[in-house]
Amino acid sequence: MEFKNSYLQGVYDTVQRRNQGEPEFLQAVKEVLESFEPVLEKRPELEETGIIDRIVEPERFITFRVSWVDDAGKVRVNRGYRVQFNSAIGPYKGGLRLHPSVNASVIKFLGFEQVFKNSLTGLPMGGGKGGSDFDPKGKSDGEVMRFCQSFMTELYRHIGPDTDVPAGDIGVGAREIGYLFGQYKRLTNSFTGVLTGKGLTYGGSLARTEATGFGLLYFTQEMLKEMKGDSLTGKTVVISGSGNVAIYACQKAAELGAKVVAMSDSGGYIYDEKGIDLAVVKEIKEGRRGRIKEYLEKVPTASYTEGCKGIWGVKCDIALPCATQNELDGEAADKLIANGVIAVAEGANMPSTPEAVQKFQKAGVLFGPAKAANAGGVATSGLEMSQNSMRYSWTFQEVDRKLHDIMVGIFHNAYNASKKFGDAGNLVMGANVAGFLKVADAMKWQGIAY
Ligand code: NDP
Ligand code: 2IT
Repeated sequence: MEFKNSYLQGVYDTVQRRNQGEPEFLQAVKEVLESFEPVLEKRPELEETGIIDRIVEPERFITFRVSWVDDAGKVRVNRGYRVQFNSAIGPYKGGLRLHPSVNASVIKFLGFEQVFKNSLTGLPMGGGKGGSDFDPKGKSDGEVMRFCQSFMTELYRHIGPDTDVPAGDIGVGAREIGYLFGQYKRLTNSFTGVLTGKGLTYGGSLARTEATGFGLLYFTQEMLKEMKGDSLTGKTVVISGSGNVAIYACQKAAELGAKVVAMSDSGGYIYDEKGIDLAVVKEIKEGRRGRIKEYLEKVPTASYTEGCKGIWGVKCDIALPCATQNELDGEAADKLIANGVIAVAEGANMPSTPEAVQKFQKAGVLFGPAKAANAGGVATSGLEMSQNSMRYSWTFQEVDRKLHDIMVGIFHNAYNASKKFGDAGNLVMGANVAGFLKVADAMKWQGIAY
């Protein structure tokens, strides 16, 4: 028996039976169901209305063939996905991931977590996610464009500004969103806010590019202040990844007085004891899609180590995993704890394994789970949707201030829920429960057609 509560055990047994061979999805569901144990004691009607049985089953799951022609004239085939997980509180909302590791399990775990994350933002967005096993690495702009056009040629019939609003994730940034938007507009003859993360000249929001990384630091700042009476000033920080989330986490950490000493990509990590020169990283990653080891060409005093896992052996006060799922395991957690880490906040989705989370919590390390800590990206996507609906745009400062307030609100919402349900400071439980209760209420009032 994995659960104390037999009803939750039954729900999980069904999820396991229906989703065999999908370890990431089962991992995400198990963590959330564990958080519901204290809630069910106080709210037995959740069992009677079948809310939990329903919330673990996606409303719709779409897979499709994506054929495109490469630069050599060869036909290539990938698989496209969109999971429309839950629409109780708003249109489905969530990113698209392009990475060779994408499969049904990865898309479903991301879509499931998005339901709770989007609820935590306080904005009216349901949960969804999509993507493909297409690998943008090493592809020309023309190949990426043809892939995106083919992908949208199927996806467009399933989405819309009031139905489902995709955005970026791993491998999907401004370039891909532009190609996807152009094709949607052509197919439907309509210019609408059907995607977020758009370019600033065609409906994008200021500060969306920065939002996930900035939001992660606003969350971390509030967590340190409220739970430890501490701040980011003078802290040493390690950030995994060097993509969209990692870069703007690094920028905001430095602005708030911390020193980031290590970053990585899937090849390895750099260590710069003077503090990472972010202009160099931006030029490599945003300027020419290069590799992190090229940092040494500009900063020869830094070091590069092959293999991305070693980054967790670098001594730091704060660790911010911002690359991908399960990148920080029990062994990595042991090293961070031995080196005196005081806080971990997840910029990536589910980057810490369950074993790592348990170790942090047991050691008294502050732990900000992804659903809360990285919600700044989708929150600002929600603000982009608002601006598109108004046909108006706010200044960078206006969006950034709203983002800051949303992240502070998310922290307190999760922290208060952890206290209310008997495990003060357990933000994993607090975030899951706070996100869930709003969705559950909306589902209850809308009846049982879904
Ligand atoms: P990017 O594609 O911009 O960057 C991804 C980074 O992670 C790269 O440095 C990449 O290295 C590394 N990475 C990806 N896959 C792996 C892997 N299997 N092993 C090791 N390193 C890997 O993506 P984002 O920065 O947008 O996303 C990073 C994480 O943040 C993801 O978990 C995403 O779901 C999450 N997230 C993103 C949001 C957003 O707004 N973009 C919002 C909330 C969460 P390499 O280049 O070598 O592949
Ligand atoms: O995981 C995430 O929250 C994202 N990739 C952002 C989704 C969005 O719709 O902006």
